Amino acid sequence: MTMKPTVMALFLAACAASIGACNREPDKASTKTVVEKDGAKAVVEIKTAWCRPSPNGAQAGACYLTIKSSVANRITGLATPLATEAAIHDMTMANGMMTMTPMPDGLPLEAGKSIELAPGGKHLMLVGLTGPLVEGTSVPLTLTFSATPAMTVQAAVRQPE
Ligand SMILES: [Cu+2]
Repeated sequence: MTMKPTVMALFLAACAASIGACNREPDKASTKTVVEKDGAKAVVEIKTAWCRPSPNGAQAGACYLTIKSSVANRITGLATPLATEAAIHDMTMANGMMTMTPMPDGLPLEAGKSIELAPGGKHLMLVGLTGPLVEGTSVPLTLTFSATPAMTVQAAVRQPE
């Protein structure tokens, strides 16, 4: 395909008018899947995925994200090349202390309801880190679901806001 000179000029003008807009990094910490499910459209959206930087030598790390599924769904698994094990944890009160508890049945996603994983609550636990989680880098997280195909999101390593 060849661009007509006039079209090309317009394109360049549009770029110059909004500096940065033409080479802005895509938001890797968010992703969306749209699939046909039982003759209807199913949409799963992951937003603002991030991980805490891990102190040197730490064996575990925690990541967070916001997720919404338009259909009844469940996060059934989690994997990353940066850890030997990854799982979904909840925080529960036991004997007056907050403790992390695995969610062996995964995390249920009510249709259309946004769920935020955040510090102090549900989180994605990485165990057996193959290296430190360094601020400014990103961690690929692959989530599997009961009702929709697997999704991979690039979680940004940063301090909590
Ligand atoms: Cu945990």
